[in-house]
Amino acid sequence: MASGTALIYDEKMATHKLLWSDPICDIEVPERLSSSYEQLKSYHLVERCVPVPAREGSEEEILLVHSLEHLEVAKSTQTMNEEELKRVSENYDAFFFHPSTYHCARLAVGATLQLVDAVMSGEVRNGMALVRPPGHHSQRNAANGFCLFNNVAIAAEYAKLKYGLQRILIVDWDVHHGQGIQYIFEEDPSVLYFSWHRYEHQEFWPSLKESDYDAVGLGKGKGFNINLPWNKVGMGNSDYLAAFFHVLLPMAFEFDPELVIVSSGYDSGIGDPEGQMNATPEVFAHLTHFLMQLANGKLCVILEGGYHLKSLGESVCMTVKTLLGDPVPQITGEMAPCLSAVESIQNVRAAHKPYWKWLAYEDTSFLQNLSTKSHLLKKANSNTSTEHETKITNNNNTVKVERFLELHMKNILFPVPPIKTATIGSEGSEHFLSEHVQLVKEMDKTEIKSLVSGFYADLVEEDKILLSLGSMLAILDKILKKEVCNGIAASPTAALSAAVALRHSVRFGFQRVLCVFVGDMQITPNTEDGKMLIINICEKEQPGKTSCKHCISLNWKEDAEGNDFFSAVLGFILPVAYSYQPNLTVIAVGPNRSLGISGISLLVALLQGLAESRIVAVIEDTEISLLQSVAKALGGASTPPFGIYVPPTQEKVKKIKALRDQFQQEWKMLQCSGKLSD
Ligand code: Q9C
Ligand code: ZN
Repeated sequence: MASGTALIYDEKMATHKLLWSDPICDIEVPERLSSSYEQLKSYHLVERCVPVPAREGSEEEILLVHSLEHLEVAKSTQTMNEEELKRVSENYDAFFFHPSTYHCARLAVGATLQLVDAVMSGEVRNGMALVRPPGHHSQRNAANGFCLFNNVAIAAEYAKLKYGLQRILIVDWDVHHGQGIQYIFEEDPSVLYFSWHRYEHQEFWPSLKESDYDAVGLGKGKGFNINLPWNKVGMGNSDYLAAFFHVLLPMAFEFDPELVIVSSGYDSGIGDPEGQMNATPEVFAHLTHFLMQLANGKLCVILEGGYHLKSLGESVCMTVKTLLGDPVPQITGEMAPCLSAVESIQNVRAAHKPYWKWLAYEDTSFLQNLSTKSHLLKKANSNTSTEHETKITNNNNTVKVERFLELHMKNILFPVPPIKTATIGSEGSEHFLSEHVQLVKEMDKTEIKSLVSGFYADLVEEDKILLSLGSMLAILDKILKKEVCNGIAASPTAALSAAVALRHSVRFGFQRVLCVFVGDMQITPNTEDGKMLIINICEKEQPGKTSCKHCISLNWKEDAEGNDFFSAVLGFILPVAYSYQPNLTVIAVGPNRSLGISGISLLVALLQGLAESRIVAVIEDTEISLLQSVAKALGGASTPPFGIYVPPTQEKVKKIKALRDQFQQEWKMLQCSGKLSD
């Protein structure tokens, strides 16, 4: 398995700059690059990355996407004087040439290809390239929107050609529509392009009809172009996460890319003058973390926009930190997508229904507006951005944003435990020991007794039961003390161990603990105070047990052929978990588990987005390959390949839908359609 994160930066790309006055272009400044790099240095992230040099992209490489004419025009600007440069620039919508622009743009292309090579060759697992000028607006024959050559599109063509790739996913989280990328791959089913963008019903630049949700691709490429237009400003963390859960991620898992490239613009982040959105820097850690689960972890992040220097720098740091495998910071603020976001999400799902198996049984219908149900949903613009600031409005929020980002810098610096995973040195553990794993001694009887007597007094008399808790408690203790981030314990009594883990962490002071229990759970703790949320995935309906807000039973038997568990994880478990925002996650696997190893690994991988990645896994099964896979997932290895995609049956889709309907008023991240129950 490849390891390491590449970072590509070349200060030469900071020489491209605007030489005359132009209020449209004056935000695309050299400091975007240099200050992001300084920020990375100040968090000691640069020294943790593998430095990869940039190179100039060759003419041949540029011609993979652009016309010879476009290349020649760009080349000819190297020797022009200011007046001539200005005249050529005026031929395009929002672009400026400097004598060094051509050289910088070739470096931007080459840097991107260097990153693709480093990742594809296995030299590193993933990486980020800080480049200027950006690329996603540029077209076969035209510069556009600060972009000269389409770095990401060239990279995708290059990867297809050089490595014979058949499926590449491009995720464009820049706040503008990368129409350049759309045009280039519109008819190409081997490149799945996803873009969300500020749209405001076509009012916002570039104001194209083809940026709307009904542009799904052309010819053979139908279904492989996904546009999610934002029709209001003020979209925030929960809107972005809802878009990932209910649109992008299910498609991405079905598509099963061999490489993921991000058109990584941070103008979709808080404080950006172009985007006017409210998403905080840590949301980019989550988005990055999700994408790391695809393509065996092969992820190339390429800078596009981002014009608020502090917000940009923080978000770049969040991205790189996550690529390096650090714990994912907690998202703050209320977790509920806004009305307008849900409407857009519903519409893109409806538009794509004919092309995607996972959507086949979802009932989707186009919506014009949800205003009749507006009392059920949150309005755009009231997205809470931080614990400290409740509302960030558009008029004069600069001071608030500055203050928020100041606080944020403290947030990102939360210490990373030197060792990630704790485990008990028992038979079999040698299979997953590595430098990131710490061996922990089981807790002894007296210690366990004094600990457990506080809440399960009747247990104290039964030695055998007490001792079965020893390994879980020792590991939980390490996690609570922040000596490790996560841990894995085998236990002959998973349900009891989970119950004790829940109680103990609530006593420790945690306000919300999430427990995902796979299999038959013989003991269910009292969840009434809301300090625990239990999701029990079991094969059979438990007689006499009805789900309630904090104790949900999900009857699910994984398909024997392959893996249809994505729909349950993305469509239900993650939205509920993100709505809850736990301080700790307990994953327990008990008897009669209805999920296979890859399903459980997927859960472990994705749940690391929660609770600052604090997870304790308790496993009753002694199957060594299960222990190994969970340990690997906890260590940050990407999810193993799932084999052939198996869509969920109609019956299963119905089940998820029923649960969504039942709980979407309580767990609002479940909202993805207009059919809200009153
Ligand atoms: N009235 C990137 O973020 N705005 N490009 C033009 C014309 C151009 C943004 C407004 C914004 C370009 C890479
Ligand atoms: Zn942009």
